[in-house]
Amino acid sequence: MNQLASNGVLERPVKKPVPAAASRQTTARTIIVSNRVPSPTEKAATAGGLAVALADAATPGSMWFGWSGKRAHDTSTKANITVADGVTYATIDIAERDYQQFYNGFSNAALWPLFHYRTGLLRFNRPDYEAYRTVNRAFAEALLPLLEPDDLIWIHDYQLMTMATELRALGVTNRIGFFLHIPFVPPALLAVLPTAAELVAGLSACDVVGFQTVGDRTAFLDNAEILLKTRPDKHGRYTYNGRSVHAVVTPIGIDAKKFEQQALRAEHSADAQRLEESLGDRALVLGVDRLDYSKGLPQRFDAFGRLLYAFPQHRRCVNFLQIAARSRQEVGSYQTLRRELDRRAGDINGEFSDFDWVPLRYMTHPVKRNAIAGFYRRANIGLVTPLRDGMNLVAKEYVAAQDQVNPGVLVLSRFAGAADELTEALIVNPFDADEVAAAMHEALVMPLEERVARHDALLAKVRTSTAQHFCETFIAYLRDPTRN
Ligand code: ADQ
Repeated sequence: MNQLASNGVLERPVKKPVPAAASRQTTARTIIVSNRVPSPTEKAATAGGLAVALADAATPGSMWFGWSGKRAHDTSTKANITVADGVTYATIDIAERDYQQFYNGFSNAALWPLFHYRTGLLRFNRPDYEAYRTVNRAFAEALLPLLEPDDLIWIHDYQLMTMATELRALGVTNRIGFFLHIPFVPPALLAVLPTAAELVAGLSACDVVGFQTVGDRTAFLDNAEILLKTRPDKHGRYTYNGRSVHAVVTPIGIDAKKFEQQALRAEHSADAQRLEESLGDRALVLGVDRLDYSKGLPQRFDAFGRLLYAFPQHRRCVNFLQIAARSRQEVGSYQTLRRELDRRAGDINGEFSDFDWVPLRYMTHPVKRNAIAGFYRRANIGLVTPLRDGMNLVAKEYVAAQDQVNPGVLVLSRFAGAADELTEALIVNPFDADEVAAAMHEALVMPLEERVARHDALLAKVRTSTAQHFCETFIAYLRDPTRN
């Protein structure tokens, strides 16, 4: 048996993982691996889609492994363990220098812009990439002694694309899955990255590789074919290094029922009441995002300006509230974005404000999820217009939060993964401010009957494609090598 030492570190006999087939254990444990592991008390407060979705996946008996959020002198390869509500949280600290290069550097200044089709923002350098490899190796080394033979390892997102390579090099034969929360890019774009082949090989060291949309999976398979000379079959299976890899599409969702109830309760919360009083009978257009250039916020502000310009009947009758949680502020392009938004918000308010009406409210400090749920319910329009987005859970939360008898309208970018599923939204091109403005106008004057019909169809989808469904489907693929 493993023992918890007084310092909270799990002590266990050193052993080599053995092939899954050799074990007699019947229920495999799921090990979720993500860059950042929220502490159990932090779970609900975290802004960010991955943490929100995986909070539902961390069920009793499972383990959540990753970075503690602490920066230390050295990157550790021995995990600290805490157990809460039956979930084991195993975390390591990362050295300040590694953090800068692995996280702010390669992950967020190279991979994030590239995977969101923004090659102009990509900053690549070798030392950052080496640090990325080093941290991925440290993750693998720290996880190794915690592994049981039958454990299913489920790695998440772009910060950990080479971790499976390291686990295999350490002799791990467990089944490994990887899910990419952000888009994957076609070969012509990935070719910009000098280390592209190593990343695709990293994912190909897994048994199952999951994507948000069919388009993302196709892009990945095209890259694997070119860079690794693989030959995928019609199910997305191919052989690499003598092992079978299965590329699957498993779109992420939310806990719809829970969110519906939360929004219903939040409608009468103090925050929702304050918002209501400040609005009077004006319509509310709402945006909720991390402050990130992939979310299309400058373009969204412009579109709202175009609405007021081209449809003057809405002046004084509508307010746009943009909640934009500050994010990755140590990365230069995020600082530039913030200044840009300050300027555009000032321009719009300077042009259209009256002495008793300010059209655009823009805030960057954190807002509690409960308050946000109430705000969604009050909003006549959920304005979700990323330039590129893996899925976008805000779109799904907005749908779940609506009053079914008198719902608002979702205006959704065609470049969000969610647009593949949520086809009854008003689908727009976020680069076209006039098109987005026209969609907002259409939403503001849409008859109740049409709003209800569109919302009924959207809600049915959000209730079906939940976070739980996402986890169960992915794990089913991971568990069963024959599943198509
Ligand atoms: P994100 O880019 O973080 O996630 P998203 O899917 O919209 O984007 O999730 C954001 C989550 O954080 C939502 O649950 C939202 O309510 C919450 N949130 C956003 N802004 C907030 C704020 N100001 N205050 C409090 N909470 C806030 C990444 C990918 C997405 C993908 C998810 C999940 O970029 O494409 O959908 O992972 O896979």
